[in-house]
Amino acid sequence: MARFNGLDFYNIDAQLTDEERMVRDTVREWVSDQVIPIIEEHCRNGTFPHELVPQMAEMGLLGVNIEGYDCAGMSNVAYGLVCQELERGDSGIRSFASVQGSLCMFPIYKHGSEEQRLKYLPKMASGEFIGCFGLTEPDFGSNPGGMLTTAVDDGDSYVLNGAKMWITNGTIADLAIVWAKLDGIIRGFIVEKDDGGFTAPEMHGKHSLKASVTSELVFQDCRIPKDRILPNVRGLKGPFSCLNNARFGISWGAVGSAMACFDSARNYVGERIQFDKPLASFQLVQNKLAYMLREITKAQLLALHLGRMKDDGTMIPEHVSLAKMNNVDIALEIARMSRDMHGANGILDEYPVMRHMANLESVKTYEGTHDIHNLILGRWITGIPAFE
Ligand code: TGC
Ligand code: FAD
Repeated sequence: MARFNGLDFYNIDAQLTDEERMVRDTVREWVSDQVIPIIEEHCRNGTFPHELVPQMAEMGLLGVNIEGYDCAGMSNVAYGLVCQELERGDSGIRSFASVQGSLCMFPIYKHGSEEQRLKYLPKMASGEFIGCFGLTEPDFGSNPGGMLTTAVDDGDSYVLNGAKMWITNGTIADLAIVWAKLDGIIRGFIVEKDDGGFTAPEMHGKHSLKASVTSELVFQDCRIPKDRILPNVRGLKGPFSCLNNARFGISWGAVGSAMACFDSARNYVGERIQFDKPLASFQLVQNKLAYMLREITKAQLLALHLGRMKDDGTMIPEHVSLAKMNNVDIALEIARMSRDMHGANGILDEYPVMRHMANLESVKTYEGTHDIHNLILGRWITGIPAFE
């Protein structure tokens, strides 16, 4: 597989630490060698490449920015760079790492008991346990506060009833972080795959994120021991604290997809001859390449600054909303533009662009849709929530 040199017009590399550069380069090479050669086949078949999980674990990519418990304990910028490189391969691979690290390991680390941390985190870091995160319900997507899933205190156990939908990793997960209302208050619960009354059927028919498993989670009088509640958080800030991390990773990941689409377009127009000249020699084509370079460079700077703010503790959730929204938006625009520049070849899976384009439609929707992030910023600007 040809070496991918990235795109670094503003020499952003110089702002990274040696460790951050090393992690980025290691994951970049791994994606070129192990992900890109197999991903189209998995996409075509609608299968998740399980075989990559132990390798990701080996490189410390599961729980990158978590301290202790056999996790890598690296900076948030390093975590972002990992997401960027994984998503250059495929959004589904970055999704897997996001869900495992930000949406499942993080709540156990932040809101769990010490016993829960010791029981789950090392096995999740090693890839032995896979997690999923159940917040969205069939009738409550953008407004998860309305959720209908309940937990009832029944002596030495909790009994869960309800359903979650669109859950990444659900069918392959060993444990699910499930958000449900206990006495009307949203709480987090750890449900294990063999708990009675719990099933996780896979959802089929996706045209996007095909190399990722998406599932329903169904709870029918699902009984779990009392020590599986996350003791240290109550209310929507529980799941939202996890989303801050995962949305942060997406802001970087989208840059990876955009770089892959730019790279493919640049190579293609350099070689494709029309009207006796390479496409790259036409002004309209150069205009598109310049747009891509401009937007990717801005997105890289946004992601890096966000990462440094997260590392020094000054980042607020609205900062993440702006970056998630912007970077996914420009990545999707670049993917569509790149597809167009490949002409008919752009619809073939010989090139990665249509896959990235289709994936990014999901990325635009999950972890807060584009417009929900607009509304979050609108509330920050005006002080007036316009969600309802
Ligand atoms: P709101 O009144 O705004 O807040 C309720 C409570 O939560 C607190 N809070 C936050 N805390 C931490 N971080 C944040 N980002 C927070 N945002 C809000 C807030 O302070 C309040 O706390 P308290 O103590 O006062 O109770 O809640 P709302 O119901 O009005 O929500 C508004 C809205 C629309 C912004 C919110 O519901 C939202 O973000 N909706 C989007 C839903 C979403 O993002 N779902 C994602 C599901 S998971 C997923 O998609 C995984 S994909 C994984 C993959 O494959 O990569
Ligand atoms: P809706 O909320 O019905 O929104 C539909 C449209 O209406 C959107 O354009 C939205 O912006 C707009 N809209 C909604 N409310 C407003 C408003 N107040 N004002 C203006 N416009 C509005 N969830 C999980 O919990 N865990 C997961 O692991 C997970 N993985 C996912 C994987 C994939 C592949 C996908 C596609 C989704 C996943 N999700 C997951 C669900 C995802 O978070 C939701 O799809 C998302 O939050 C949007 O909810 P919805 O699909 O119900 O859309």
